[in-house]
Amino acid sequence: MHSARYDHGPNGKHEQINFLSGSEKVPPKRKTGLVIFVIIALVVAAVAAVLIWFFVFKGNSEAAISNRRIPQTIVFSGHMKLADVPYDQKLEDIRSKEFSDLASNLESVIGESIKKDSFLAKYYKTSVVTAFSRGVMGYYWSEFYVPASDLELVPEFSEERMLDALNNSVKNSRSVMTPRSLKISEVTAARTDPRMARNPRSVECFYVLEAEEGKLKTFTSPGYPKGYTSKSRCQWQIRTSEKNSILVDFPVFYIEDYCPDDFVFIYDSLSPDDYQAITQKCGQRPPSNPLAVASSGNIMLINFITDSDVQRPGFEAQYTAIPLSNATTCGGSLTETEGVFTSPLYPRFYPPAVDCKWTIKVPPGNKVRVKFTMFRMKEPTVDVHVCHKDYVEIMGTKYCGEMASLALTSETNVLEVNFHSDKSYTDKGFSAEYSAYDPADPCPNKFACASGHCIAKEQKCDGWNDCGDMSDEIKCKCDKEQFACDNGLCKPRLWVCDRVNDCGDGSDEKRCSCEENEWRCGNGVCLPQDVVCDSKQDCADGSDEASCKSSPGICSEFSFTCSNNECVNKVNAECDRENDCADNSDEAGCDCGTRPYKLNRIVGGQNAELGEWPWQVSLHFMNNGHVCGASIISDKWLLSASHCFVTNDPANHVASNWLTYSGMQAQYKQDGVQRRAVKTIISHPNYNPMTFDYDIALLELSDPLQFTNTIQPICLPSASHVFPAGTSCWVTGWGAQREGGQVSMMLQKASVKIINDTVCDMVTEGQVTSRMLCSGFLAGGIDACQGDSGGPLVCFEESGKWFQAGIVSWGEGCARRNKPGVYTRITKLRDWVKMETGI
Ligand code: 4AZ
Repeated sequence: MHSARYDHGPNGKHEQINFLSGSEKVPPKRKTGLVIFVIIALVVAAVAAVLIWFFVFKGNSEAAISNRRIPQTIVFSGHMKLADVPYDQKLEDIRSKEFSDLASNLESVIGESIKKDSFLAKYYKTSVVTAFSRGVMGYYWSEFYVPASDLELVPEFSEERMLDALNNSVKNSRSVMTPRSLKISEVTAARTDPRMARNPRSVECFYVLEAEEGKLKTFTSPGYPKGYTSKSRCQWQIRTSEKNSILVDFPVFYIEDYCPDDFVFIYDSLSPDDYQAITQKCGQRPPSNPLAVASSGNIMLINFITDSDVQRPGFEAQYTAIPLSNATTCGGSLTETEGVFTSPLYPRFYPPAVDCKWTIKVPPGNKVRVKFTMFRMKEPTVDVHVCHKDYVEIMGTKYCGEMASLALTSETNVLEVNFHSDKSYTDKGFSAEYSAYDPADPCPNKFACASGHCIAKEQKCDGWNDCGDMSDEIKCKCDKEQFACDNGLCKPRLWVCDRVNDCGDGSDEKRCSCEENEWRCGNGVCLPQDVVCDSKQDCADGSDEASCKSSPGICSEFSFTCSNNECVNKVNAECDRENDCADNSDEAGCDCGTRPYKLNRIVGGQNAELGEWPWQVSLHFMNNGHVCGASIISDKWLLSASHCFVTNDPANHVASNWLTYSGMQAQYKQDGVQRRAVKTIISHPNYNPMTFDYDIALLELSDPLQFTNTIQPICLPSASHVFPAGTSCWVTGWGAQREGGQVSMMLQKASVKIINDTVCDMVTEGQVTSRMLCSGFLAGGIDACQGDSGGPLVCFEESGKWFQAGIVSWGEGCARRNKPGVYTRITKLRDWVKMETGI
């Protein structure tokens, strides 16, 4: 067969030409005709090829490129001083003739300056003057349009180029004077989001407000509280009299949590100029952590931009003015033996451009300890090792960013603390406690960390880094109950060979029963190292295949089982935002374990904030008030402990005797709290009141909960979920704050560590079953207590979700040394929960 064909494969791109082979040559007499035929065929084929290339490939690739290449709008905004213009109050009124005349005059000057730069001129669209303030300062923005074909030139639109264009014209205007006699100087220009370029003469969603001392006025986002719409472009220019500062508080702030789409951007200027940005925020803020800002002068600009289609209520803002000196006066000398000092206007955002210096002086012979209970000075693009923008400086070191626990001690009886905020971006700042101490005994009855913290003596050399800087774990003489790690640390002997690298250098797991090139199965059996991830289950417990990406078909207790019964050998595969199951069942039902509110990060403090633990429930029994805790696992089901219901009193197992309170923080506050009756109580059939084994119960609610900012379900871990020993988790409840005490009015929280099972078994003298786990501190001091029972022990996973690891069950007393809290191990009872509730 003779063929010359174009074979379009499945993707239409595959070409193939077959020429005549020697053996297929035709008889000579028909040769000429055939040659002509072949030539014609080749020409036709070539033309077809060109046409196909043109229409299919070229067309496609151009379409693909132009899909990506969309024209771009570039906006610069800034301000400039108008030297020769006398200030007139009427310039502040955008509807006045004075404003309109001067604005169009300045717009022409800006336009003409830009047009002198031939590159900028080519793309220039328009300039708009948005405001004037005392000085006289003019605020403007200029817009450029770059067509898709010129996108590679976008980097050429630099701030320097824009400033050059405007400043050159300043020079010219000095000599020749512009046609309109405007002398401009002190020009600024910054690239800004085109969505914030608003023309005050277009009346839509543009407001000019006057803040006054002693008066609190309000404004809201459009559509508040029913919900804002997509594509809002709003701006509020706020002014106040000279020598005043503007304060704006947002008692309600609830917008979409994706900042590129929806955000509020606040400036210490009347133009959206990044060099004078105060802050950009999105998301939702609880009443305990409101957004509250201050200006460094008498002007402020607030932008509200929305692009997402999700409807959220928006915001409510209150504004007022205070004397500038009140906003920016700070620092001073502190001479008491203890006290508190904060950044200016704390807990409001500190104003831009302030400097403060505190000199703390305590009696001679003493030294100063400073502990920051809140420290947040975060700015975009700032390296926290350099802190070149806002910072606190103590003893020559600058601190910035967000810090969980900063404590410092002085060298002498005097300590200086400097605070600096530059012109752009501010934050909540800090709150610090200082106290005098005797250097001979820096932490009476406690251990003094190098970091300046004092910790309980028992925490020294206990194997945990309690100081945060390891100073409590170095230079330890390991006692006989401890193992000496190769790196000098001491760890409890119980932790040796428990498969957790407690020393940090692996030495506690090195000389275990297996050789170095061997793998130690969960049950202690040693196998050659190469059994690991060989797609065969070699250990009885499957631990050799537990965290292997490619061990299909191997199902062990470590595997996640998909709905289609496929096994995934990956640690904590569920709800980690990666589809691991072919049917994606590992990522189904993951609307849980998140807290909607953006919360304060106050250091220490045991009182929970509103919305911090939105799955926590308070269970009230008859007229006894709070008795037990529970957690929300769906809108109809709560998880609690059996021992709350199975007691000597049969009334405890009567559903109608219980009331559940969700969304609660203080026992006496009902705002936002949802009260539900209980329809059914299901206690685990194997619950043993003697041993507390199977201490789990499910409560079906009579009516479903409505999820809100303060009411949300917790994620339940799959049976294979691992909560490694040493993980810090949180236990919450209204339980007693000390053994034998009363229940608490405010919801309490405590960070506790998961304790390894061998240790747990030892310290409880064998009373723990596989349905239990220990969490807390062997040193004591932090624990759940009476009244916390039934409440959740939750752990934060890297995937960004909270999972419930345990249910508060029992313990010997509360917070005693070597007596950690014992919790119901949810993973072991996960299948029972699923069977009873379908969750
Ligand atoms: C209780 O009585 C209880 N320390 C709960 C937790 C603990 C002790 C007692 C753990 O409900």
